[in-house]
Order: sequence, then structure tokens, then C-alpha cells
Amino acid sequence: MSTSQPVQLRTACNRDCPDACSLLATVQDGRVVRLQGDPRHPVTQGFLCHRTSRFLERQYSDERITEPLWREGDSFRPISWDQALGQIAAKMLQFRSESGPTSILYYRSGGSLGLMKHVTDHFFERFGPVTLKSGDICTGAGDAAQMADFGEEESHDLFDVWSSRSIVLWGKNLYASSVHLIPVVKEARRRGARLILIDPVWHRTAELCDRYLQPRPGGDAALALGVARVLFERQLVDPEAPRYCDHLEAFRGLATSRSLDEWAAEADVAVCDLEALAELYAERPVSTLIGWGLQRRTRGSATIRVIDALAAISGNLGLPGGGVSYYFKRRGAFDLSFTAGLDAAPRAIPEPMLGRGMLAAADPPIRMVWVTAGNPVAMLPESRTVAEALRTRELTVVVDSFLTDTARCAHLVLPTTTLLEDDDLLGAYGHHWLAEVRPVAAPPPGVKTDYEIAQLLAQRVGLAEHFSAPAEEWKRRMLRGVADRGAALEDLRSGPVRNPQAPRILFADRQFATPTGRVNLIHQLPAEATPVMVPEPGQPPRMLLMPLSTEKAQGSQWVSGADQGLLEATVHPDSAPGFGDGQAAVVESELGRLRVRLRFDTRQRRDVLLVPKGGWLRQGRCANALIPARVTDAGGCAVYYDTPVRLLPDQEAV
Ligand SMILES: Nc1nc2c(c(=O)[nH]1)N[C@H]1C(S)=C(S)[C@@H](COP(=O)(O)OP(=O)(O)OC[C@H]3O[C@@H](n4cnc5c(=O)[nH]c(N)nc54)[C@H](O)[C@@H]3O)O[C@H]1N2
Ligand SMILES: Nc1nc2c(c(=O)[nH]1)N[C@H]1C(S)=C(S)[C@@H](COP(=O)(O)OP(=O)(O)OC[C@H]3O[C@@H](n4cnc5c(=O)[nH]c(N)nc54)[C@H](O)[C@@H]3O)O[C@H]1N2
Ligand code: SF4
Ligand SMILES: [Mo]
Repeated sequence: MSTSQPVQLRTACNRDCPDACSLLATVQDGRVVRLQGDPRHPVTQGFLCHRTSRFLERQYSDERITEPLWREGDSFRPISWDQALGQIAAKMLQFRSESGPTSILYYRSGGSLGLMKHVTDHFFERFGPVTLKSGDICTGAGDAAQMADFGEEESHDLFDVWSSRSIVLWGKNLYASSVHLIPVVKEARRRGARLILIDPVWHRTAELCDRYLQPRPGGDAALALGVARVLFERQLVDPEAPRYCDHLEAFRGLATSRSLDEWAAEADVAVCDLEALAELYAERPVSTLIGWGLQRRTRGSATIRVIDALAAISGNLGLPGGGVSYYFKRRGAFDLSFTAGLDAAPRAIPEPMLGRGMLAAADPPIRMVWVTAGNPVAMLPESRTVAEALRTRELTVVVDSFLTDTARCAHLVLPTTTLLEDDDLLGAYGHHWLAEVRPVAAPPPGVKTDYEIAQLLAQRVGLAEHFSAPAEEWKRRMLRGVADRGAALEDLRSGPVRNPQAPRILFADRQFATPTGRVNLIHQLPAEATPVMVPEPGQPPRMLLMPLSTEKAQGSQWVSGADQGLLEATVHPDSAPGFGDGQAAVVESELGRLRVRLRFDTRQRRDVLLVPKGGWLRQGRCANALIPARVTDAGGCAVYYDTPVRLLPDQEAV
């Protein structure tokens, strides 16, 4: 029986998603009964994605952890916060005095993108500094590319595409991972823009587009170089380019090092596709929106650099409706000077190699690990190595709301808040609006935010004074660079606020942030690239395993019921001779095997096998158990999509 009138409270979605939606929560008797997108927010536009529109099932799930748990063998028993924190503090002090703080590894991932998480980072920095991860399994290769090319990584205003003549979605699945971009590009199209998708995987985004190219996975560098070659040959390169580009002649040399036929063959597209794309790039302005998938490959960073170069030489930088947008500086508005991050760390383990790195670390070895806001066993390559490394430390602590694959490797699991209970600040990596996250529901008793946990630990290790401030004080501190420009906490509380520092057009003066002030064009490709899957006579077809975002999950956080049964693997029927649609089969890589249910799709290329990312190891659904840990050419991203696999009949699994 309800007793009180429902109220509507505003917060923001802290999930690892470009959209950072403004949420309206209807609360009755202390319980959130409805979640909606804020219609007043220019990007959220009143709707939510599938996974968060079903978040209340997760919020009120029986499987949530609400007390600290201590693992004994494979089972867990509850212990009090006081015991848990007492034990952790004692071990931290012991490890620090015996082996130095470097013997402790602090790992944080994208469970929440709230800026308050940097305060927890800061706690470990003050205590240590301790060992951290380096690189970034999500965007690292592309980040490094754009920094090398432009000396800066930012994007044009989201709505600037309304000035574009063409919009190139270079490897971007809007329906899975950027749903709030859909109305924006639809409007651009209504205003006359042409839309092009370049993606080896067919998905519904293709239906929004005027043109769809389906190159070989990892074929993008060849594709872009082929297009650049056409631009050079037809004198379509911007005559001003020599003024604002370094290495133009060397880039021309690279683009003309192969014939058009050769580039087309390498990219597995037609020569006429290269020509058509060149004509399109020559008709300015063209906005290139680069997705995050294509850089998770062997030479992912160089690939983004070639696309940057194509946008530069075609004269599409620095003008409205142009640009090459990959990442919006989500932290740009915030003053995070209280923490030095990686710069202070005495040691760092490359994130893709986390499992092997933990096992191999010496002088000192990693004795303790703190994992927060992440599920690295399910989400990092070589899942079994990550699990083994976590299980074999002297103390592994995992902070989460659920008993994930990673939590199951911990000695101690600490229960934490969900996005509806959090108190934080947000920027977005898909637009320039800022938001405050407000608790719209009280957490269950016994559940604490990451910051509260850090505060309680600080009291036990002699750092209390540094972490006594309430969250609100930290928020104000982080906003101090923009507070007097219309982005104070009060402004964020009253409605959507755009980062006052974010430009609408990047490099409008064609001055770049590189040492020379010019674009640093790539002029050499790394030798190693995505392996090409050519059919071998008499051999079962080989495909590249592509575990991609699904609308049914946020990373390894599935909407309820979607994580059951065999993992679905989508293939072209020609790549599964002897198998039937809907049949169970086994996917085998050099590292392991995974049982799947096949789904045939003739729109897919024959050299890919698609599975959703985020499956759990414990449920036999984890693609990362098949993927060897490897680092991209630059930027320390993980090579997630370059693992060859083949199909075996199901009975061979046992
Ligand atoms: N529903 C849902 N949304 C999510 C997430 C989720 O787990 N579920 N995850 C979030 C996270 S962590 C992130 S980082 C973001 C971005 O998450 P991502 O899933 O990385 O998003 P996309 O930018 O769409 O990049 C994926 C696209 O890249 C394409 N791609 C892969 N390889 C190549 C290639 O060689 N060439 C080309 N041209 N394309 C290629 C894939 O086919 C796919 O369509 O989304 C977030 N949004
Ligand atoms: N095979 C394959 N693997 C991939 C990818 C891929 O495309 N293919 N994509 C990669 C990418 S782009 C990314 S970003 C990573 C994502 O990897 P992770 O960031 O590890 O992803 P999640 O599975 O979302 O795990 C987040 C965890 O944080 C918890 N959590 C939520 N909010 C909070 C909080 O406030 N505090 C704490 N302490 N915990 C919280 C959630 O319950 C969840 O268990 O995965 C990568 N892994
Ligand atoms: S996950 Fe992304 S699209 Fe979904 S509600 Fe959150 S911010 Fe919006
Ligand atoms: Mo990501």
C-alpha cells in the first residue's frame, strides 16, 4: 500500500556510455518506481536506452550484495564493516611497511564514470602511491592517435553535424552504444546531409545511411589510404594543406605506395567505393565520427591516424560541419589537480596485460589488489589468467554491488551503491553537457559509496584529515574552474549545463596543439596488422572473433534474463558448413573453447564471428577467455577483435 504522493527527482546516468543521460526518477515511499529520460535535456530528449530503462530490476534484484563478504573456498560469509575494514587496513599497513606501497595494485574501471572516483584514486595515491594500470582498454589506441596528430583530443559540438554535407560514421553502432546520437543524425539527414557507414559488421545503423561500406575487419587504414590516393591523383587535396600539415609529402608517398587496386583488395572493397568516398570527402564539409571499435585491433592507433590524415588533407578540419570526432573530453571541465594519477605511480601494469602483469610483477610482487567499478575477469582479455592472478594474491578486495566473476576471486567483497544511490559529478564522452548525480534512493543499510569506503579506510590508516570533507565539498572543488562561467553546482542542479570551456568547432584557426602547430600526418604503417582470414582448402573456415556491445548489457551488467543459455554467435552460413541455424557449436581459439548457439545472417561478412561482449566466465559465456592478452600498436588498448577462431561440432567440447 502506498502512503505518500510520488515525487520526481532528477539525477544522471553514470554508466560507461557516451550519452550521460539526464534521468527522472519517480520515487514513492522511498522506492524508485519509474525511470525516464529527461525531456528537457538536449541530448537525452526524454528517452533511455534499453539497458537503463530496465535498471530497476537490477536496483531491486535479490542478487545485490548488502553486506561485506569474506570468501572461504568457493563460498562467502558475511562479516561486519568494522571487521572487514580493520583487516584491510592492517594488511595495507603491513604490505606497505614490508614491501613498499608498490606491492599494492589499485584497479578501477568504468562501472561508474563519476568524477568522485578520482577521490578514491587519490586515497590510494596518498597512502602509496601504489601500482596502477596504464593504457586504456577502451579508447587508448585512438586517444594516442589523436594526441599524436593534433596534440589534443576533443570533438566538435554534437549538433555541429547539422552543418555537415556528409557524415561518415566510421565503425559506429548507434543502436547498440550511442542511441542518443540517432535523433541527431536523423535530423542532419533531414537537413540534407548524406550519411555513410563504414563497418565490417552489418547492423541496423546501415539502414539509416545513404551508403554502407563493409570492409575487411582491420581494413580501414588501406581503405583510407586508397581514398587519399584518389584525392592526390585528382588534385582534390586542400590547396591550403601544406600550410597546416606536417609530412604531407611523406603521407602522399604512403598513399601512393600501392595502386588503387591493391588498396581496394586489402580493404576488400571495390575501387569505385574508394573513388566515391574520395569525391564525398572533397565536397566539404564532411564530419567524420570515429567509433571506438576499430582501434581495438593490432594496429588500431595507426588506423585512426590514417583517418585523421584523410580528414586533414581533404580540408575538413577547423570548419563548421567538419572535424574528426572520436572522444569528447569528459573530464575537461573539472579541476582534478588534487590527484596526479599515473604520473605519481611508481609502477604501472598495462591494462590489457593485467592478469599476466600481476603474476609476473617482482621487486616487489603484487601482494594486494583493490578492484573497484570493474569486472576485469569478464572484461579483460585472458579471463582465466586474470582470475588466477586475483585468486593468488595475499589479499584481493573487490567493491561491487553484485557477485561478479571478479568478486568471486576476491577474499573480501565490499557492497557498494548503484547509479540511483550515487552522489557525484559527470561529464560525457559523447557530448559536452555536465551533470550532477544525486542519490534518488537511499542505499540498503550496509551499502556504502566508494568515497565512504575510502573515508572509513582513511581513518584506519592515518589519512582521516585528507578525506573528511563531504562529497559536496569535493564537487565544488572540482567545479571551481567553471563555477563562475555558469557551471556551478547550483547551475547543474537547475538544468542541463554545457561545459563553458568546450569549443563548438575545433581548430577553427587551423592552429593545432602539436609542437609545430600543424597536423602531424602519419607516414608509416606498423608492420603487424589484423590477420587476414583466407579460406584454406580442406580446412574449416577461420573467422575473427568479434565480441561487441549488445543493447542487452552494459559491459558485463546484463538486463535480467538476458544472460541465460548459450551465448549467441552470429555468422554467415557459408562460414559454418555442416552446421544449422540455431544449432549449438563450439568456438575454438588458440586459448580455449566456448559453447555457443549459432545464428545465421547472410548480411555478415564470412570472416567474422560475432558474439556479445560481457558474458560471464562462470556461466560459460565469456568471449574474453578465448582472447590472448595483447596490446595495440600505441596507447595501450587491448586487441579485442583480432583473434582467429573456428567452429567445431558441439560434442567435441566435452
Ligand atoms: N548497449 C551497450 N552500450 C554501450 C556499452 C555496452 O556494453 N552496451 N559499452 C559502452 C562502452 S564501454 C563504450 S567504450 C562505448 C563504445 O562502445 P563500442 O561498442 O566500442 O561502440 P562503437 O563505437 O559502436 O564501436 C563498435 C563498432 O565498431 C565496429 N568495428 C569493429 N572493428 C572494426 C573495424 O576493423 N573497422 C570498422 N570500420 N569498424 C569496426 C564494430 O563492428 C561495431 O559496430 O559504448 C558504451 N555503450
Ligand atoms: N571482448 C571484449 N571485451 C571488452 C570489450 C569488448 O568490446 N570486447 N570492451 C571493453 C571496454 S570498451 C570496456 S570500457 C570494458 C568495461 O569493463 P568494466 O568497466 O569492467 O565493465 P562492467 O562489466 O560494466 O563492470 C563494471 C562493474 O562495476 C560495478 N559498479 C557499477 N557502479 C559502481 C560504483 O559506483 N562503484 C563500484 N565500486 N562498482 C560499480 C558494476 O556492478 C559492474 O560489476 O570492457 C572491455 N572488454
Ligand atoms: S546507459 Fe547511456 S543511453 Fe542508457 S541511460 Fe545511461 S547514459 Fe543514457
Ligand atoms: Mo569502453
